Amino acid sequence: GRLYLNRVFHISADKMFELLFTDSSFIRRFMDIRKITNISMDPWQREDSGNMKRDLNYTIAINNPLIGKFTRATENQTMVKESREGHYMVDAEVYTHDVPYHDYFFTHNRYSITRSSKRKCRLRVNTDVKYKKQPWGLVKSFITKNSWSGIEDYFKQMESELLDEEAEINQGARDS
Ligand code: YK8
Repeated sequence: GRLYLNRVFHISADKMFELLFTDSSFIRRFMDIRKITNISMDPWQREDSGNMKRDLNYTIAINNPLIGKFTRATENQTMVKESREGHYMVDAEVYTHDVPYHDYFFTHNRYSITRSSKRKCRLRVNTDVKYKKQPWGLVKSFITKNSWSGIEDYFKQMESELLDEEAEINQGARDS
């Protein structure tokens, strides 16, 4: 796997969770920037195991002449039962439905939000491209290469949007 985001933000862990994993105006705006549309977001629901789950469905603009312009995607999120106060771990599996070889692979993103002080947290995102069945070697490297570049781009922008949000939140705190 790869670590795409690893940074301390002047945002509390609870606030960070709210920004990324509820129907917040931040995530709505971010998805809008990423040209993610037709979004449906289920509320979090507790499982018998104690974990929380929710599903998202959306359409992503990809704009790669080889692949197409859009793909529908499903994202299944599981929040692992809170191991300790101020720590959130969300496993997200993303399936793209309309790209070539879509039945061969999916992406696993692990988000970890850890409280580092009252108003600060560390956000980490680990990513893995996973295979449900083994494609031909050349196809596999094609999928992996195209996935990494798309994922890297997405999380770089997420980091920069979070830095803007951080500035806004802390500006507001100074003004009041
Ligand atoms: C989530 C991983 C692969 C996919 C895409 C598919 C190429 C197919 C390869 C061909 C278009 C928001 C990506 C980047 C679409 C976007 C996905 C996002 C960024 C050559 C066979 C969507 C996080 C996420 C995870 C996986 C990304 C896809 O929250 O290249």
